[in-house]
This record gives sequence, structure tokens and C-alpha cells, in this order.
Amino acid sequence: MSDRRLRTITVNQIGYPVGGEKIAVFTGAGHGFQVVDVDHGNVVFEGQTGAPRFDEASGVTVHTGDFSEVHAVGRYRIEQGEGIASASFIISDKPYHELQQGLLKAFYYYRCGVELTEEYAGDWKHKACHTAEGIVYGETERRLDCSGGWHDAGDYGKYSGPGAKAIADLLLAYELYPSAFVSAIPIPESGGITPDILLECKVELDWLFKMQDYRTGGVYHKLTTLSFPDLDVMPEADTADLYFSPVSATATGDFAGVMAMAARMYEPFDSAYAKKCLDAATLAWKWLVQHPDAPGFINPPEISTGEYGDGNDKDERYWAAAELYRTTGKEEYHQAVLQLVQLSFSKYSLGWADMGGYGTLAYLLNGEDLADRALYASLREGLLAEAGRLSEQSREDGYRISLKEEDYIWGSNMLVMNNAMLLVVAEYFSGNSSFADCALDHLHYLMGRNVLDISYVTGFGDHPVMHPHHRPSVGDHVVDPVPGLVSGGPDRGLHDEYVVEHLQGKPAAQCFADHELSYSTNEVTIYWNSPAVFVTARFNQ
Ligand code: G3I
Ligand code: 9MR
Ligand code: ZN
Repeated sequence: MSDRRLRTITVNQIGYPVGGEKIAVFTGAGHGFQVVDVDHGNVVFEGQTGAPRFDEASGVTVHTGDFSEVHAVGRYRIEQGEGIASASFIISDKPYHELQQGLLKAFYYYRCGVELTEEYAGDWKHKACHTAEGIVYGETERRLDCSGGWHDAGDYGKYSGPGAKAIADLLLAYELYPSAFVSAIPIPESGGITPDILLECKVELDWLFKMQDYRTGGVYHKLTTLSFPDLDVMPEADTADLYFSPVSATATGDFAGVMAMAARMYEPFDSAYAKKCLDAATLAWKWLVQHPDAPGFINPPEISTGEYGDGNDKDERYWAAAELYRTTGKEEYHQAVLQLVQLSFSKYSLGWADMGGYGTLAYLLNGEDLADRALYASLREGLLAEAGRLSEQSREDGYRISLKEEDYIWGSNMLVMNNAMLLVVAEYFSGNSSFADCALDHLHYLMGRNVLDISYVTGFGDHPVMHPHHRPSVGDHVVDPVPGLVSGGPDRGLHDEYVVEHLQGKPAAQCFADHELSYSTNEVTIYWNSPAVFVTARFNQ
């Protein structure tokens, strides 16, 4: 695609904080631009774009325009004449409040096993789904309660490890930025002393308990039908048998990690619940100790739903040990951390398959006094070095984010938000606000300052994703998709039939289709929403 066709002015379609740097990215045409007050029609600022540069990942020449001098609260648009205009955006003290509420409310829409009522779901209401008992794969006589929790994504599977990542992001957001969570979302449980974010996480935790085999402590990898239902099937119409897939070490490690974390977080509000979480975590840890060399999970032959395969369970064990140490203070867990940390896996990743970053965060947040001094120092240093690397990479990028061309993989928006999360955590430990500025640039990308001029969050921004691969949104006959959902984003691997047909030869960051058939670029998941909640919370304190 030539630069001339792609003449756009892209901005964060939600807006910019009053005090910070405000930058728009232009493609095709540089030079003069105006910031126009949308409500009053007057020009409030005139500027010039900077030097052009070619952006490899996006395949376009970009210029930046700085309008940081505009401080007045209001709604604006950037214009260049010839009818070229950006999406509108606001400048305000807390521009991301509603966005954060929407990203969090998305978890309510993902709920399984309960009716979504009109009072809370509006047009997106639907009847209770997936309430039948599930069959334990390989034990046909054994049927167990498996209701509740959140659907994983655009499909109705419920997967233990990805669920744990989503909860972990939300609990960490609450731990680090509690003042961002004072408003009700609201959800049906709102109103007591427990913050809504903890009430919503409890929905998934309550389901996760059901994924543990109490006989052994091991955790079933996932709960799904044998294959995916058709794309227009509403949740309550998906009535095929549900199967518990076999126990896996990655699911058990994630379960132990998130339950130990939950034990700590819920203690001030409900100590009986906290104890239940810790008992479950302890039992899962016993399983891990008894199964040091468990094989990686692969789908049983009859089951073709999401595999979430992961050949390395050391990072999940490390996270489990670190959380159990933080929650109990017991030396046995500290020793386990000290051994596991020496093994080969990333200590700073926050992906569903690479959970080492959560172990590192648990260890660091527990404080230097309770840590091995040398390990504490090296993990802290490593975290800051990683944040430094991400900042450096972002300076190289035309849209100011840390993804290289090869990072536009399935769910690239998770990487965008995970990297932003790591940056704000680095700010938390170092006080270096330039890390937060870089994280905010990542949020700007997600919300529209990208080569496609699209907001990757349904229902938010002037040009949001409209056709996610999300069964309820396809099947419900409501024009607008369920709001607040983060789309996966560009995947240069072209992993579905639709993009293979339509996106051949596109630059990495343009390998995206806002089409319901494109499951590899435009599906939505709980664990793409969760890091976005974390990042927005940092800017909503
Ligand atoms: O990590 C490698 C990287 O090293 C390599 O360079 C790159 C090249 O393509 O691939 C990377 O692996 C990708 C991996 O995601 C990264 O997490 C794989 O190609 C890609 O196929 C894989 O996609 C996963 C997808 O399932 C298919 O297995 C997504 O992460 C995962 O989010 C997605 O999850 C699905 C569930 O199965 C079912 N529910 C919906 C959900 C979202 O689409
Ligand atoms: O709809 C499925 C989506 O939720 C999964 O993430 C994706 C990858 O596992 O698979 C989708 O299902 C597709 C299947 O893999 C291939 N045939 C078309 C299906 C979409 O309707
Ligand atoms: Zn359901």
C-alpha cells in the first residue's frame, strides 16, 4: 500500500491527560496541522510535524505532531485541510476513567453459568449458559459441577491457566493502584465493603476451585466442549457435553500461584475465603512437588478446542512458589524459589504461557527484607533493564511502542499491554516516570494511534472494532458488539482463512481485519483485557 493512500492523522481516540505529552502520528503528509475545539469550532493550536521516518513494522512513513501545549479541558480533533481530520479526543484530568470501567465491565459480560440481566447487560443480556455437569475426560462415569467463571474469549471454553493470568493482572492492578478502583462498575454484587474488582475476580476464582481434583491437588487444564460451536451460537444455545481435560502441571502451577495470591488479597474482606484459597494452593503445590517431570499438555484426540500448550512448566512453578512464600513466609517455599529461579525461562514475561514475570513481581513486592539480598537486587535490576530495553525499542518505532516487526503475533495487543504493564511496574520500583510515559504511549497505540487508525477496544473511540470474533456479539442480533473488549490485534503470521485471502503482503502492523471470521486477528479474550485494566488503572489513580 502506498503512503499516499494511507493519509491519516492518528490519535488516542479517548484522549490525553491535561499535563502530559500529547502527540499525534501522521502518515503520508507532514507539515502544518491545527487542533480544533470540536464543540466551539475554533482552532486552539497550530503546529508543524517533525521530520519524516519510515516505520518498518507499519510499512508507512510517519511524522509526529506535538500539541502538548494545549492544556484546556475539552474535546478536540486535529485537522490538516483537504478534509483530513483525526478522530475526536478529549483532554482532561482523568481521560481514562470510563475506559477502565468498560474494560473491567467486560468481565461481567464474559460470565458463564448465570443470566446476564437487562439491568446490568442492557441489550447484551442473555440466559444462563453451561449449567450442566462436565464429564471428566477418560472417566466417563465421573461428572462434576463446572459452572460459573468467565468464558475465555470469543469461544465458550474455560481454560485454567489463561484464567489465572487474567485474575493475576486484575489483583495486581488493585494491589498497586487501589485508588483507581473506588467507583462501582457496577455489577450485581456491588455495594458492600469488598471492591468490585475483587467481587468480579471471585467469580472466576469460584469456578477455578472446581477445576482442582481434590483427590490429588492437580488442576484440570481446561473445560470445553469437544469442538468449537458455530460462530452465531449464543452461550445458552451451546449445549453439547462439556469435558474436563486432563490435569496439567502448567494449570496446577498457575492455580497454586493465583490462589496463594488471592488468599492474601481477600484476607482483609473475607478471611474464611482467604483460607479456602490458601488450602487449595497448598494442595496444588503438593501435586507439583510429587510430579516434578510432568509432560506438557496436549489435546486428547477427540478434543479440538484451544490447546494452550506450553512445554515449560518451570515458570508456573516459580510463580506458585513465590506467591506461596509471600503469603505464608514459609522457608520451604523460599527454598523452592531460590532453586526454580536458576532454571531457564523468562523472569519478566507476563503471557499465558510465560508466567515468570508474576513470580518475579511476587518476590519483589514481598520486600527486600524478606528476600535473598543478591536475588532481590538482580531481579530488580533485570526488571529495570527490561523496561529500559522496551523504552529504547519504543523510541525506534514510528508509533512509539515496543513491538518489533516479529512481535506482531496472534494476540499482539496482549504484548502491547503486557509490555506497558512491565513499564509501569518498573516505574513503581524505580520512581522513574519516563517508564510510565512510555507505557502511556502503548495505551495510545491500543486506542487508535496506530497505522490502521482503529481503537482496538469495542465501544470506545470514534473508530472502534465493530466485528470481533466473539460468539455472543455475532449471535445476538444487536448491531454494536459487546463493549469493552480488547481485540487481539495484528498477526503477521496470517493464521486464519479470512486474512490469508485478504491480507497477503501487508506490513506486520497492518495484518488485522475487523471481520468476525478473522479469529487470529480479531478475537477477544479475558487475558487481553486484563493487562489493559492494569495499565489504565495506573493512569486513573
Ligand atoms: O511464541 C512464538 C514466537 O516465538 C514466534 O516467532 C511466533 C511466530 O508466529 O509465534 C509465536 O507463537 C504464537 C503464540 O500464539 C504466541 O503466544 C503462535 O504462532 C500462535 O499460533 C499462538 O496463538 C495462540 C492461539 O490460541 C493458537 O494456539 C494464542 O497465543 C492464544 O491466545 C490463542 O488462544 C485462543 C484459544 O486457543 C481458544 N480461545 C480463544 C483464544 C484466543 O484466540
Ligand atoms: O472460533 C474459534 C476461536 O474461538 C479459536 O480461538 C480459534 C483458534 O483455536 O478457532 C476458532 O474456530 C475456528 C476453527 O479453528 C477453524 N474453523 C473455523 C472456526 C471459526 O468459526
Ligand atoms: Zn457459559
